[in-house]
Amino acid sequence: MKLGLGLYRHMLTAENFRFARQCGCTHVVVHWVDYFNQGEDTDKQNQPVGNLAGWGRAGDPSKLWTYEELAALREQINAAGLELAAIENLDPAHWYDVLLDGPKKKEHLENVKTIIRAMGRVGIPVLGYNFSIAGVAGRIRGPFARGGAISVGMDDVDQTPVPNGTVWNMVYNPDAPAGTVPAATSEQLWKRLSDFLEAVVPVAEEAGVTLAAHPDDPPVPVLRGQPRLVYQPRFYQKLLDLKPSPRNALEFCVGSLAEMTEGDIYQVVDQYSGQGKVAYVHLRNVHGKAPHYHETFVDEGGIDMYRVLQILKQNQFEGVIVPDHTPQMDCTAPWHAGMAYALGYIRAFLQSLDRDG
Ligand SMILES: [Mn+2]
Repeated sequence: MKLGLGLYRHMLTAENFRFARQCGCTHVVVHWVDYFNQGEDTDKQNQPVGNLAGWGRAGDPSKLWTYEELAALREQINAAGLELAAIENLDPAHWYDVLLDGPKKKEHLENVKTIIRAMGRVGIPVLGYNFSIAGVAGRIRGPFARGGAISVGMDDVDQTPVPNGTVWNMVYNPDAPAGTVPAATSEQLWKRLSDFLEAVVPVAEEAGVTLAAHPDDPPVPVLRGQPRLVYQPRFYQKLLDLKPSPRNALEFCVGSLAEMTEGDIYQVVDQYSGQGKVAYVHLRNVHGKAPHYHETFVDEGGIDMYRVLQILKQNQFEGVIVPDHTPQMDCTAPWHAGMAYALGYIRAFLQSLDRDG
């Protein structure tokens, strides 16, 4: 198993690459979507807290990510002594009508195929995505983690409708007419996912790029009036069975899965890693279950992380593990300190597993 760090677009700096290496990482997962593209300070905006203000403006719908810029990204990361493990999340500007089943759906499916082909040419092995209309919303923020560390959680289900021109918490059309996005049914949303996988998986197979689905965060059946797909662990199986392929896999978020009201997290880890379906892992801990939970330090919540890593190892998982969100630590670099703590803790377990089997 390999250790990685997830970095947002504005954090792709030589300093942060050195930070990753200093923490023992060999890999980087890049959020290439420019969330909060207002240029605020890194340590203040590292942890999207999904609220009605959203995550900012989506990108330019007419400018897809190109081979050249993706190749330059990989080159920059390799030059820093790291590997680019995955791109995490698509820009809503490029595929909103795939999520919404809108008039540009065909064009937007082509957009995703074009991006996957470019990633394949560059040699980026995984595309993480979250097939969700509401995205992250309704989370609360407070001193929920040990020592009063600022963390996020959930205490209520936000059912405020999604305004027109917004999807997945980003505004793709600021000039959209007033009003809200009509509620889809659960069946309609599964059909949209199925259409997406049918169209895109064959291209992913040709390109050698694995599609990796994140479960719903927060995991509730309906959020902002819109259905969710993977809000219980068993729905991951439904997603895989829709389009069986080595390229149809999972961005396996242990924290989100543990927040779900059904299932035993260790059985869930075994079920999906045993099928070889884990593309990469988001590791974090949590207290409670949706819709009442708090994210915690990696060694603090209800999940026995060593047991999770043992199961992954038993099932021959050899991919990348990144810390998911971590609580902010009180110092001048709250995000970096939180990540360094999580990475050190995970690395100790990985070394121990390597040594002792
Ligand atoms: Mn996650």
